[in-house]
Amino acid sequence: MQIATRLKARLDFVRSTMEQLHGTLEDEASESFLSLREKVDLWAAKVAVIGQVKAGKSTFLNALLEQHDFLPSDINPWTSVVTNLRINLPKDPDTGVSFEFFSDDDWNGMVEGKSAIGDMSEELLPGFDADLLREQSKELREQAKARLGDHYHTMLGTSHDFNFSSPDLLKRYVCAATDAGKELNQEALGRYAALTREANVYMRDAAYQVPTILTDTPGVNDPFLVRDEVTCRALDRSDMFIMVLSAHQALTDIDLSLIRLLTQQSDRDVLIFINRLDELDQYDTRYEALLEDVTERLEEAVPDTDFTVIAGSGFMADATQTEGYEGQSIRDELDTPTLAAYLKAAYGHCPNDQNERLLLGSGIVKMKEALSEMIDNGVAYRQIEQFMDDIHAHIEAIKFSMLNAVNSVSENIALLRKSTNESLTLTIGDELVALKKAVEEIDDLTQTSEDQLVSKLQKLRANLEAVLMNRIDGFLEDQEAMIESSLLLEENQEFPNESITIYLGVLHGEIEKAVSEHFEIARADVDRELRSISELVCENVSLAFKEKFQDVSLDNLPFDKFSTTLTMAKQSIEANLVGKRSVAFWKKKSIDLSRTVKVVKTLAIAELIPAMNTILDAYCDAHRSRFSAGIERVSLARNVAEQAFRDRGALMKKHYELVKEHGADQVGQSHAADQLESKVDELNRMYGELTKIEESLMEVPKHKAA
Ligand SMILES: Nc1nc2c(ncn2[C@@H]2O[C@H](COP(=O)(O)OP(=O)(O)OP(=O)(O)O)[C@@H](O)[C@H]2O)c(=O)[nH]1
Ligand SMILES: [Mg+2]
Repeated sequence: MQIATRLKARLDFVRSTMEQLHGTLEDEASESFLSLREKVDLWAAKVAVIGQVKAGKSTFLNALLEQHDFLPSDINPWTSVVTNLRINLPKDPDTGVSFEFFSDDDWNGMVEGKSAIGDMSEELLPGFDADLLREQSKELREQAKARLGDHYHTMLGTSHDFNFSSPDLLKRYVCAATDAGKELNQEALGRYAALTREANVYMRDAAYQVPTILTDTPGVNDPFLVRDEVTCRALDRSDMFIMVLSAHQALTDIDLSLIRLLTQQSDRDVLIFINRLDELDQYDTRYEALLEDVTERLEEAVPDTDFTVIAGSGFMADATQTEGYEGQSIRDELDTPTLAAYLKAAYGHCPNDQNERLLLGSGIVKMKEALSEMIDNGVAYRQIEQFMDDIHAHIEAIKFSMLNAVNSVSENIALLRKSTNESLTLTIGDELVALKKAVEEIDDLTQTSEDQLVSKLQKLRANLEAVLMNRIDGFLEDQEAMIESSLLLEENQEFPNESITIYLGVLHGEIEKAVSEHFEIARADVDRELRSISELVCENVSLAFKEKFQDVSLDNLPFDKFSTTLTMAKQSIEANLVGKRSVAFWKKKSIDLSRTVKVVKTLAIAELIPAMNTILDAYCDAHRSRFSAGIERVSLARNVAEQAFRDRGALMKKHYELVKEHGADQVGQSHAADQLESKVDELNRMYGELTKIEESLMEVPKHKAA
């Protein structure tokens, strides 16, 4: 089955329009046109597959690609690295993999950044071992050191690139082995996994009609907290999501809050796959209730969104690709009377061929249709539409500039025909000065406002940080009674509770709300700034051209809203109170309760700070990318002026050459005028071609066919 054929038609149209434009403009193609072209070349539909550990994400992706054992999928090892399957991206190599490693900065952020807290807890509360993340980061680093020896240091921050890919190669980089796994196959498994941050796999697949990036992620409840952060960043980069649930425990609270967060962000689509149906007893009779239950709870949790929910089994589809005796026995095992009954109930028929039965039951075909539909109509569609708007704006700008050039050259021809050449150089000279001045002023203007944005962002960040700290303080104050009671020994209790767990659900909600509200207000402020630059720039350009330049549209900039998925990183903070050395400490009845509560709170805050900083970073990034997208639009106007400056310069040069060639007398000048006429013809011809391209762009229906 072919995926996203409708969007392909649109993308092809965009590409061929770009091609045509480039052909028409030739050397006149401006920087901003070339950068738009590059953006189109780099575009891909970005789909991330998410879900809890062992839901079957990697298996599902293998089934989708119809490649058994492509991504490592097994009970042990597990996926520990975000893997981007880059399918049919025009600028990518046809095949190969690139593995990116953590850099020193990544590590320091995760390890050293927290060690001060470790010392403090040792000092204040013997045996206190709250800092799970720090421990795990360290462990990861040690693992990498032990496995890689001297290589370790030279690899940080670099990448390993291969011009082929194979399951074994991937295993070495993207799978973490459990302890049991280590013993089994120490060398081959996960040799570099501890050090790998992200993998990019390049591939071609004719089924995917538009460039597509399918991202495999580690489970969201991965016990290794370090990975959560990496996963969350990957989620922020994707536009569409396939959430894989396990039929045994479809839609847990974690799943629901993740879906809620994802759909909260504007422009994101979510598709739900209930996997592992084959493992459910009597799924032929139970699947319907399961689907209903999941759909109902989704509707309840996220009222205004329609979800496509499909049930099946990635394993069944994968089994049809498994070769040899092993494959046959797996297929026979899955091919039960329950499957036959299920197919009749769910699909109305049961194919005669075993492979067809398994494929139908797997739900993969339905998922492909839904994926195709999602890419054809959702965010990806709107992104392509945006390209068409951009192209249109470019054509308008170029036409404006050309018309102006035609007028200018015609004026000069008239001058040449009747007066002296001094007045000619004078008019072109004046134009040159005016254009140059406009470009310089615009550059100053954008530079100043970019500088202002930097300091504005600092303030916004500090401001939001204060708000968040305040929320955290308030939240922990509410937890005080709970912490206190967990610290007290009961009457007959010899040892204290092993740990205090602080659940962060309420805090997540508050932070989420505070961040998106704060963003909305700040965004309005940044938008005002953008509008005022845009007005000033257009004013400058209009002044230079002595003609009104139409306003630059600032509609549809990215990040209308911002809500961060990063708060998901932790569900709770676990404070381990009993270390080996601390039992004696706890036996002292003279424990200073209020001081200890304070220490627990301090530690909790310290634990929350890195997550908060990540949120603040992402918050600033969002503002920055909105602002620079706006500036990019505005610079369209600037580039028109710059282009005109270059054109007029060339014209002046040509004029001098002509005068040199034909003499400065009346005859020579009229000859020069004739030659300039041909320039006008040329410009008029290009103008006509541009108008045609513009018309064909306008003819494409704007709104999607349902
Ligand atoms: N019976 C059955 N087993 C499945 C199904 N999907 C996956 N599995 C098995 O479950 C195990 C885990 O599958 P993976 O695809 O690695 O799961 P994952 O979600 O990628 O796991 P992590 O990356 O470790 O979070 C493997 O042994 C798969 O063969 C399914 O639909 N039915
Ligand atoms: Mg996996």
